[in-house]
Parts: sequence; C-alpha cells; structure tokens
Amino acid sequence: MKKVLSLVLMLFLFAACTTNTPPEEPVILNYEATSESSQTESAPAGNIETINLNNVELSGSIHINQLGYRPNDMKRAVLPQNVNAFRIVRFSDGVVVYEGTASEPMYCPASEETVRIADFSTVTASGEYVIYTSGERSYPFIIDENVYTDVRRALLDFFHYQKCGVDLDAGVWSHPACHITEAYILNTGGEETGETKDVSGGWHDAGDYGRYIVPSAMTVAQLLWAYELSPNPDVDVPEIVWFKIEWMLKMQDEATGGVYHKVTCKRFPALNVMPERETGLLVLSPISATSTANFAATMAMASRFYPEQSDMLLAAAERAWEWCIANPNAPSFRNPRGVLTGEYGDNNSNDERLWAACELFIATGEERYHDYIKTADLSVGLGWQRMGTYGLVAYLLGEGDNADDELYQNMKGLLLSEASIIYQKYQADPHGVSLDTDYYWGSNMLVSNNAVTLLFASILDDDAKEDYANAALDHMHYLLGKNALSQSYVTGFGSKAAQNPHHRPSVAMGQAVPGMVVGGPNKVTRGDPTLDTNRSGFPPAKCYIDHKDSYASNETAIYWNSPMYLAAALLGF
Ligand code: G3I
Ligand code: 9MR
Ligand code: ZN
Repeated sequence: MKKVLSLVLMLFLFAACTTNTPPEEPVILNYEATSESSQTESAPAGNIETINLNNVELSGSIHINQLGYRPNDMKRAVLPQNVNAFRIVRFSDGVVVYEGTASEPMYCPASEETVRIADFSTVTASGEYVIYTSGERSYPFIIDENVYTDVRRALLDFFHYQKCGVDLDAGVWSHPACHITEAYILNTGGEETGETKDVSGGWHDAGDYGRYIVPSAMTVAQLLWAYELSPNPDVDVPEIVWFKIEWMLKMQDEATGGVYHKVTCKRFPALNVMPERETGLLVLSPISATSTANFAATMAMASRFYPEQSDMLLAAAERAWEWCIANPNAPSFRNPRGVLTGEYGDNNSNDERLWAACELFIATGEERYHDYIKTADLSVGLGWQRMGTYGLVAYLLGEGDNADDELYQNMKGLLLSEASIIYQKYQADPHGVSLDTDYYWGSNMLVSNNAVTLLFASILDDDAKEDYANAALDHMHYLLGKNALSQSYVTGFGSKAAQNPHHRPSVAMGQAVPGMVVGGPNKVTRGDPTLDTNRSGFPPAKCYIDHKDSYASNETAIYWNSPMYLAAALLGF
C-alpha cells in the first residue's frame, strides 16, 4: 500500500509540474509577451504582431490535440514537412504569442508521410489559440487547467449508456428494460440443454448487445485501478462498476464454480435496433477457462473495494479458482455451432490464471497462491487476449511486504522492459504514438493500453518517470486529434470528432452517444466491406473511416473506453 501511495503522490506532482524541452530552441519574437509573467489574456505592450485570421484557411495537415493542453504540460503538434517556422496565435484577436521552429523532418512509416514536430510547451497562458504556419491555421484549441475535465467524465459516463436489463434514463437514448428473459444454456455442441438461467444486467459490450466475461474483466479492473490510483479519483467509480459486478456474479455456475463465456442472441441484430427490440432467444455459451480465471481475478480484486460484500466476492473468486485448478487443460473457447456473436477466443489461459493467483494471494495471503505464481510463466499485455500485465501490476503494487524478492524483481524487470520497448516505438513516431505499423482492429485500445503501461512503469522507475508520463500524455493527444487523419477518436470531443460510430443506439437514434472511443485505424479489415472498399491500400494509420457500417474501424466498446479513462485518471485529467 505504501507503494500505491507514493505512486499517487508522484502522479500528482507530475500533473502539477510537467515541463519539457522543445526539440529546438524556440525563436521568441521581439516583443514584450515573451516572459511567462506577461503571457496573459490582455494584449502585450510594445511591438505586437497580429494576423488577421479571417483570411486564413483551415489546414487538414496541422495535427493537434483538438481539445487543447493544460498550461504546464508538454504541448506538441505535427506539421507538414515543408514548414519550419510556426506561430501560436490568439484566436480572439490574432495576436501572435509565440513563434517557434519545428523539428527536423521525420518519416512516419505508419502514415507513410514525412512530417515535423512543433513543440510549444513554453506557452502557458490560458486562452484559445490556433497554430499558424505558411498561410494556414489549425483548428482552435484551448490552454486551460481544466481542458480535459469533461472528456474524462464523458469517458466514464459511457458506462451508463451501456446498461442492460433496466429502464434507461439517458436523454434521446433512453429505453425500457432490455434482455430480461432467462437465457438458455447451450452445450459445447450448440444444443440447448433445456436449462435456463437469469443473467440479466451488466453493460452491453460494444456496438452490439452481447455481454461477454473476458472483456468485462479487463474493463472492471481498469476502472477500479483508476479509482485506486488516480491523484483525483472520481468518487462514484465503485458504484458505477458494481452494476457490472452484479451481472458477472450471475454468470457463475453454482454447481461447478465455472463461469459462462457470454450471453448473447445467436446472431447480431440489424444496426438500427434499440436494445429492447432485440428480442431473440438469449443463449449462454459454455463455461471457459479464460472467463473463469478472469472472473476469479476480478472478484478477488473487487473484494478490497467493497467491504460489505468482501466475503461474498472472495468466496465467488475461490470457487472459480477451484474450477481452474480442476480444469488445467480446458480447451480454448470456440463459438458453439449456430452462435455467430463475438468469440473472444484465446488458446492460452496462463496469463488469466496468473492474474487470478496474484489477486487471490493479495486478498487472502495464502501461500498456495504464492506457490502457483512462483512457477507460472510471466508475460505482458493489457488487452482482452494477452493479459499478463494485470498479474504483474497486481503483485508489484499490491504485495508490499509479502512479496518474494526474486519474483518481484523478475516482474518489475519484465514490466520495465515492455515499457522501454513502447517508449522506443513512441520516440520513433512523430505522431507521438507507439504502434509502429501495427494497426489492427481496436488499435485505439492498444494506444491507451500502452499509455497505461508507461504510467505503471513510471511508478516503478524513478529515472524514467517524467519521460514516460510525457509519452503517455502524448498518446492521449494522438487519440484527441494529433494523428495523421486529424481525427478525434472520441465521439463528441474535438473539432473533427467521430460522428457515425458503429453503435446501435447511436445509429437507431441518429445521434452519437458522447464520450465513446472508436476502434481506430485497422489495416487488416477482416472483411468489413465499408473499410475494404474505401480504405484498401491506405497507410496503416489511415485505415479508418467514420462510417456507421465500419465495424472493424468505427465500433465502440467498453474496453476501449476503460483504458483511455484509466490513462486520463492517472494523468490527473
Ligand atoms: O494481434 C494480431 C496480430 O498479431 C496479427 O498479426 C494480426 C493479423 O491478422 O491480427 C491481430 O489480431 C487481431 C485481433 O483482433 C487483435 O486483438 C485480429 O486480426 C482481429 O480480427 C481481432 O479482432 C477482434 C474482433 O472482435 C473480431 O474477432 C477485436 O480484437 C475485438 O475487439 C472484436 O470484438 C468485438 C466482439 O467480437 C463483439 N462485440 C464488439 C467487439 C468490438 O468490435
Ligand atoms: O455489428 C456487428 C458488430 O457489433 C460486431 O462487433 C462485429 C464483429 O464481427 O460484427 C458486426 O456485424 C457484422 C457481421 O459480423 C458481418 N455482417 C455485417 C454485420 C454488421 O452489419
Ligand atoms: Zn440489454
């Protein structure tokens, strides 16, 4: 717990005092608005340069965080190769407050473009600005301490819109209770067993209305971490998350402790169908090892957040663990015949089992879990398939005095080496993101997850903490518009935000729910005809289309919001 407290303090200090050196010394204009104290909203005295912005064209190739920047944070933009000098200009009156020189040209393999980085971190005065360069300007952006407050809240509020099984009061997206009939339990062959079970509640997974244990576990863990580790936590997170936990508990089989993989209809409904109008038979797909281990981990973790339910949660976790021990070679989950909804298949459950053992060890202190961890394979990953980092972080932050020294060092070494790989990729990409050219379905989840890994590493590595925290922040800038498409990937936030997500309530009501992270560029489209037709042959970072039918680049999902929310919360947004 001491480690956790020092993390919170460290992140708080970081949020309060981040600075960064620009790639080149900025050229400061020869007028009096050059010192920090004179950077105020009132016009600087002396030789003021102004630009009449009315005659200036908006550029599609000056990429910025379209919300803006906090005064003391690192501030970067991406400019086209052919420009060198740039100005920061006050939007209201055209006063030039800063002139800088961009970096040397850098090639970006993901966008197949050569660009330059503009750093204007030294501009700290609150206000609304544009970047001006060679006769063109960027979208306007704000410099203000609270510039991310609303987006952070909206990322969390998304979970309200995803509620299943209750009358939803949510503006135009309100609807009566959905999916409340009992679900038919299927055997592995896809035949109904004749048994039914009440598994109502929880959040819809994504743009579809399925409810799947695997992605639910990572979402719950990330939200609870945000609550535990943020310098300024949102106090209602545990209450919000409880809604999902209650549903997860219903997904456990009382007899064996195993956990059903998912509850869905047999296939996806049409795109304009509101939840209560999806009335096909609900089916429970068979118990799986990844779901059961994930469930054990999540419930053990949750037991420390809900004191009154702690015993019950821990007992559920222990029953699930017993199932895991009794089924060491359980096969990878495959969709039963006739079930065509999301599979979340994964032929390796060792990472999920390790996470469960770590959380159970923290919750109980029992050596049998420690013994399991000591002989287990360590790995990294924060996505739904490769989940090794959940175990590492649980142990590294949670174990304190009970930790085994050698194991602790091994885990720390692995996490830090992953962070250093991410950081190297980050440094090589002028857009400030760490995917290299690996843009697949849900690439924006990887962007946020990499930011989260950097933030965890910054807790454990004092020397790198400021660099890692700045890199994580730059990943947030990417998601909010500082990317090759000048696209904000969060609905409702930014001048050019995603507007047509593959999200059924948004399509049905003709208006996007705000605060949703879309999947993002995806170079292997998996047959999405809209993406294939319109983006084939595009550079990896540009394989995205803001079209309602593009499920492989423009769907939204609970586990794409949760890592961005976690990174935002750790950064003190
Ligand atoms: O990571 C590998 C990469 O190493 C490999 O080289 C590459 C080559 O094809 O594939 C990459 O894997 C991709 C994987 O996502 C990455 O997580 C697969 O191509 C891609 O098909 C797979 O897509 C998943 C998709 O379902 C289809 O199964 C997404 O991760 C997953 O987020 C998405 O989840 C859907 C649910 O099924 C249903 N509900 C909505 C949800 C979001 O779209
Ligand atoms: O709409 C579905 C989306 O919610 C899922 O995540 C996605 C996963 O494969 O599939 C979408 O459904 C498409 C189906 O897979 C193929 N036919 C077109 C469907 C979209 O209209
Ligand atoms: Zn529902």
